[in-house]
Amino acid sequence: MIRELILVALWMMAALGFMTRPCVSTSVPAPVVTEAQLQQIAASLQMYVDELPEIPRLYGYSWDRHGVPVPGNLTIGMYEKKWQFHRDFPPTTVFAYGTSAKAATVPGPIIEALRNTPTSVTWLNFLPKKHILPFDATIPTAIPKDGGVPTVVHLHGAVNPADYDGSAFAWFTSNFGETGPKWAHATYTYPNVQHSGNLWYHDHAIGLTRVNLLAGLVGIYRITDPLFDHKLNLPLGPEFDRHLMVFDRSFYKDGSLYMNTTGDNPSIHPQWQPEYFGDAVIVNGKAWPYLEVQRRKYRFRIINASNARYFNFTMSNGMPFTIIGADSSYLPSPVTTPSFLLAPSEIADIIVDFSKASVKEIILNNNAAYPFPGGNAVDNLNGQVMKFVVSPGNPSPPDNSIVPKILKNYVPTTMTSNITRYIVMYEYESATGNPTHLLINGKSLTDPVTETPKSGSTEIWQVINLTPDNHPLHLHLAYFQALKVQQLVDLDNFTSCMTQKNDAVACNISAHATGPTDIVPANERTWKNAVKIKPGYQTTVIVKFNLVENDAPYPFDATKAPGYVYHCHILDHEDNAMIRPLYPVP
Ligand SMILES: *[C@@H]1O[C@H](CO)[C@@H](O)[C@H](O)[C@H]1NC(C)=O
Ligand SMILES: *[C@@H]1O[C@H](CO)[C@@H](O)[C@H](O)[C@H]1NC(C)=O
Ligand SMILES: *[C@@H]1O[C@H](CO)[C@@H](O)[C@H](O)[C@H]1NC(C)=O
Ligand SMILES: *[C@@H]1O[C@H](CO)[C@@H](O)[C@H](O)[C@H]1NC(C)=O
Ligand SMILES: *[C@@H]1O[C@H](CO)[C@@H](O)[C@H](O)[C@H]1NC(C)=O
Ligand SMILES: *[C@@H]1O[C@H](CO)[C@@H](O)[C@H](O)[C@H]1NC(C)=O
Ligand SMILES: *[C@@H]1O[C@H](CO)[C@@H](O)[C@H](O)[C@H]1NC(C)=O
Ligand SMILES: [Cu+2]
Repeated sequence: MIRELILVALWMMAALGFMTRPCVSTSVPAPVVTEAQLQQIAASLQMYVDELPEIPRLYGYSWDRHGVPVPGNLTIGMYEKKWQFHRDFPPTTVFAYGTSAKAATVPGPIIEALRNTPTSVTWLNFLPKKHILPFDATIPTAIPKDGGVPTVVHLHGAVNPADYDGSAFAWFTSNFGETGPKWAHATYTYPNVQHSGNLWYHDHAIGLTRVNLLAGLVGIYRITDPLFDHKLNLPLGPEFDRHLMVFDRSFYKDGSLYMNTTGDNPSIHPQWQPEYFGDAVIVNGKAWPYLEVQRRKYRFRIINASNARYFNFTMSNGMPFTIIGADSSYLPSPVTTPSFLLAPSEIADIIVDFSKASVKEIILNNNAAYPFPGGNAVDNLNGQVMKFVVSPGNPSPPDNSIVPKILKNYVPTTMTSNITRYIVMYEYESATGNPTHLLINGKSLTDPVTETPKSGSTEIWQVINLTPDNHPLHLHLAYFQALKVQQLVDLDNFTSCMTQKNDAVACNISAHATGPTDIVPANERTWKNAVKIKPGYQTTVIVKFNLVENDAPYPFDATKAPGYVYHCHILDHEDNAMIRPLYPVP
């Protein structure tokens, strides 16, 4: 608690400009480099020469001899190692998850879990004393006294007891040398009680999430329900049902990961920048890979694990995507579209039918401006993602998969709710007009808890974005979806009132939330784990604090310490300090 107060005090002093020369914590002697040079380095990597890697799989369950599933125990470490992002590029020092230093990969192994069969994972930290990337001690950050890299794993999209959720304050360093104030267990037991779907695990240490993920601490987790998933008759098995984890990175010439060591407001935050954008697009740990495919249907579960980049995917031959799921849920029925937009942390579960391809080579492209939506246009580098090379001839084995017309219906969104909360996103700027920090409702993580939903309840969150950027809103524990996206009229008037009063009702929100509405795309109309919040709009979000499969209460006590959080999933925003506590009550 005292530590937290000190952190906040430090951060406030910094924000107020008391600390004119705060230390920048970096072990990297930062080579001077320009954006043009970074682009040149990325452009020197020939596209589509590395094959899309197979990500190793770990099974978080087993079967006994009667065919009954048995809970599984895994041990996964975090290691510093070298990773080859491209055939012609020097190996890069990364932080990677794996069962050993040798086995560790970027992204980490796919953890296969079975619905209703618990998976225990013992997470171990073997990372060195010094970070490989620069970070910023003037934002609320875990700073161990004796060095080391603080880490704590969060399973994104999971319905877990709070003490297995990976609280930002439950961090630990190598060999548990030091632990954060909320650290409780080395082993997390994931109950896997939710419906089947796509999750991912990543680091969540306070103030270090953006750098720890950038260093490589990301991995895939999937929950399968054989009784349901296999009956859909979608493409099955590791060859035809694949995960694509996409993120952007820039590199120095020697292969090391680039992160700017200088902040945009160095006198306030010596290192922190509002968004990280990389020049190379990495899929499953390789820059612009290719995948040979047969003339048949494939399932791709695409996770956007970028710090801040949005992707708007299209196929170079105009071929459509059939979207069957969003985040960790299926859609009610498939949606066929020539493009789809993915914010950081969002997941799209898609089917591509290559039997319909009339060309041999198809590029998966991206055309999302960065920052999204008002920023730079993509170029030849970040506008391309990967290549599919379609093999001639008939598929072998023959493709008997189908895309069913009806996928899955969870609890409907028509349920009434008694509680409405206003969640307002703010960005603050220095005198020179550069962002200094972002807050939700004018508060940060260590301010008193205000979101205390009843466990089992449904709430309406009116999420109001007063910043110029789109922000992906992520809640731990809950499932939620956007119902309505409505532009605010007289935005300047409303913003100026909110800046003074920070009270949406007192500032007459109902008179301002009257502009034109935007559609919620059909491919996002299911129970999600991240919802895009449009700038200058109020997004009405229905939030369920229960199991959305059947509206059942959580089969564990979700009201226990240390509680949960909700935050923006642009990691650079989350770290400074677009994150708030979420504490369910009985
Ligand atoms: C797996 O871990 C759980 C929880 O830590 C423990 O109770 C169980 O005995 C372990 N099972 C095996 C097979 O090691
Ligand atoms: C790093 O950030 C500083 C401060 O905003 C900026 O001047 C510089 O151009 C950035 N470097 C690169 C390579 O983008
Ligand atoms: C991934 O998310 C980042 C932001 O987190 C976003 O900028 C990027 O466009 C997304 N990419 C895809 C392919 O969804
Ligand atoms: C995504 O790309 C498609 C095709 O170019 C375009 O029609 C659509 O407007 C784009 N969506 C966004 C959100 O940029
Ligand atoms: C919420 O609304 C329902 C139906 O309108 C009502 O039965 C219930 O008592 C209300 N709960 C609270 C906490 O107000
Ligand atoms: C906003 O507009 C209302 C109605 O025109 C006015 O009364 C109020 O003073 C304005 N508030 C601000 C902060 O500009
Ligand atoms: C709030 O909006 C209503 C309806 O437009 C208007 O009558 C009222 O004057 C507004 N109040 C303020 C304080 O702006
Ligand atoms: Cu944000």
